[in-house]
Amino acid sequence: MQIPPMYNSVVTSPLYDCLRNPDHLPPSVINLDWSNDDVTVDPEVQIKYNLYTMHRQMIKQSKSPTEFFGNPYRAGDDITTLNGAGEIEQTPHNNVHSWTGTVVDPSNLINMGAFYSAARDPIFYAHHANVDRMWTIWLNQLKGNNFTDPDWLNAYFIFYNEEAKPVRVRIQDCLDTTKLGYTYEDVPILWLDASTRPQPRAKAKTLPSAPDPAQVFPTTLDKPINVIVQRPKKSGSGSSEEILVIEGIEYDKGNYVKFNVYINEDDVNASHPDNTEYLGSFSNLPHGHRMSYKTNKRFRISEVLEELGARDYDRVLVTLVPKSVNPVKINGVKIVFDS
Ligand SMILES: [Cu+2]
Repeated sequence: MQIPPMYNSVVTSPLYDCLRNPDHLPPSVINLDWSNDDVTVDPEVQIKYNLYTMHRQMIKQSKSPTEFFGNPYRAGDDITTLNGAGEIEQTPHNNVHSWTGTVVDPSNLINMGAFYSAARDPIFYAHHANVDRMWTIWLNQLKGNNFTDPDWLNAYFIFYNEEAKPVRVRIQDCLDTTKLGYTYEDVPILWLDASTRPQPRAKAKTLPSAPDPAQVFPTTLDKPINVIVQRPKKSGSGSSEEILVIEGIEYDKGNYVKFNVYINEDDVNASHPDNTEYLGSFSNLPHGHRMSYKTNKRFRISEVLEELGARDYDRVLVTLVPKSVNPVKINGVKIVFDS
């Protein structure tokens, strides 16, 4: 879990890029949950945390293609009502970008650390091929369902072919990698193993008191926030899967933004990627331009509450912890049934 040697030689490798974080060159082990700060963790522990992070993101939180990939965004849609990016785009994808790029100042990361400059670093292509590989694993080993929405299948991009002529490539033509002439090497995938499933730090906790979301939001997330959130009551048919929704996250797309989300956790500093209480995070990789943006973030929590021994609780403690200095405003936190 280090930058491979072929990318590292200043003298001989055309894959070398000087604009990588100097603290993250080998033997530094990648932190798939990186929050723009380096905490000293034993490399063996870091590898273990990364496996837990992958298990959580690929298996626990990504049960549908939209959870993996992100929600549809069609021309004319009101972006403020969308449920936003997919789990995998945020973690590990965004974190690998920001971990690899150089930190110029706390809010500006290049090359890999920002959208506009990421592809200047040759390692970008390996990173994105690996996201493609993860999608293949999710579809095949994890038996995920592919999208069937015609808007998605018929969407296209224009590329140049080997004769420098523009050609239209539809998504439906790219679904089977064997037709594109490649497959990924069949290697052991350690995070598929049940031993990498995050475990509760403590079960059936007595929850500390905290305000109701209506008393706190909307607010700027500039310090950790605790709220006690009411769970919905089941009535009639429909999904009983509960989703924690962080509503109306407002930020500037030009900024690096990250915050972590915990459930029924009374000590966030003791909670790590190997703990069930750590649900995951929201992140934004900086774009090259300013644009105010508003989106939502969803987390699956039914299995999590079961594992925490909190299935029968009618309320849960939700904690948001900012991991970046750039302004981010939150409009609400609620729990709904999946629809
Ligand atoms: Cu990327």
